[in-house]
Amino acid sequence: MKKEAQVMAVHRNRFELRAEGETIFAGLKKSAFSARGEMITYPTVGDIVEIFYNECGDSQITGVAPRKSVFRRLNATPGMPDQEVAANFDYIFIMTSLNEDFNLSKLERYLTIAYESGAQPIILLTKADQCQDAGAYLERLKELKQDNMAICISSRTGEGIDKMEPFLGKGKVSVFLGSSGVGKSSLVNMLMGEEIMKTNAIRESDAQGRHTTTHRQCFLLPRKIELPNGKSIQGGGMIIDTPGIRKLMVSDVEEGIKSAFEDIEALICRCRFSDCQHRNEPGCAIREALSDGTLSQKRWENYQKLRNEERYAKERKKRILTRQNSVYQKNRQKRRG
Ligand SMILES: Nc1nc2c(ncn2[C@@H]2O[C@H](COP(=O)(O)OP(=O)(O)OP(=O)(O)O)[C@@H](O)[C@H]2O)c(=O)[nH]1
Ligand SMILES: [Mg+2]
Repeated sequence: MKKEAQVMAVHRNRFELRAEGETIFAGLKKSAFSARGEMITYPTVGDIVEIFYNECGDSQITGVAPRKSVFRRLNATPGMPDQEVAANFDYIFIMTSLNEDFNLSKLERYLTIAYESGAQPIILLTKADQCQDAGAYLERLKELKQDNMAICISSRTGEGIDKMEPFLGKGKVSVFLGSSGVGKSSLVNMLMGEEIMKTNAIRESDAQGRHTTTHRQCFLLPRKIELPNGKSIQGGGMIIDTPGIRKLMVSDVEEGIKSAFEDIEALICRCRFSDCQHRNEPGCAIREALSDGTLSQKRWENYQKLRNEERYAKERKKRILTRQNSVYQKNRQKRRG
């Protein structure tokens, strides 16, 4: 019997799904996912999948429905396709602590992929209870030259969580992303009203986390969320907890770069020559902005770095596709005998 289900968690090759209010487990037959001409899409957390239901054991996933969003990063293993962290969410909470974890270059990277994903990014500055001057951090976000929403929160005291209410209601899906130790699982536990995910103290010397969460998991929030400060907010939506990201490398993010670096893209359009290399050409708007300080050297370097990575990712994708297609052809010939 065929059914539709949502992927709640991925444990190696086994998928935890939710269908008609019930939890079921499923496997996947890789051969059902062979594709020609485009990257093979395996299911990830948040995906709506079609399954062949088996009431006596694991079901089989036979297809993935088109997605409204996906957070995709370059796979650290050479030759492997991109890692698709989560799909079908409305909001990406980019989480960073109000301590040594805070880093604008890192945020630029997350924002680039977030814009590419098709969902709305929101910056979540965590551990506000441990910070004397959250305002100074909010001020620094202006260097990102965008009007992204930023919220300061504390999972310990409940401070600022009410500002998240518009994103947590029924039918809405949010994904929590950030380095290890920023408090993703602590926020999940607080919103769920129980210790559903394991958490661990960070290293005091440099605020680094210990990579406590090892798999991605989607949760259905209670209708009414009780906060530690005695207030309550409306829930009913879904949230996705993810493992801490070590090094976030961008994949094919052309559109994401255009959005995350709108200011630089606009400057490039003002250069006198359309093929300006921004070195010694007269009328270069980039060099002008660098010298009058409207563009910081760091931001310009980060832009160039991401552009280079993006180019490399495109080339890599082409090579993987070529290999994938030749395997597809070989298998087809084998099947034909
Ligand atoms: N003071 C304070 N500590 C917090 C807050 N949120 C989380 N922490 C602490 O930060 C540490 C790391 O929290 P986790 O929730 O495990 O972090 P994580 O982002 O899930 O980390 P990984 O699973 O490793 O990616 C724990 O010791 C938490 O108690 C907060 O709002 N205030
Ligand atoms: Mg965690």
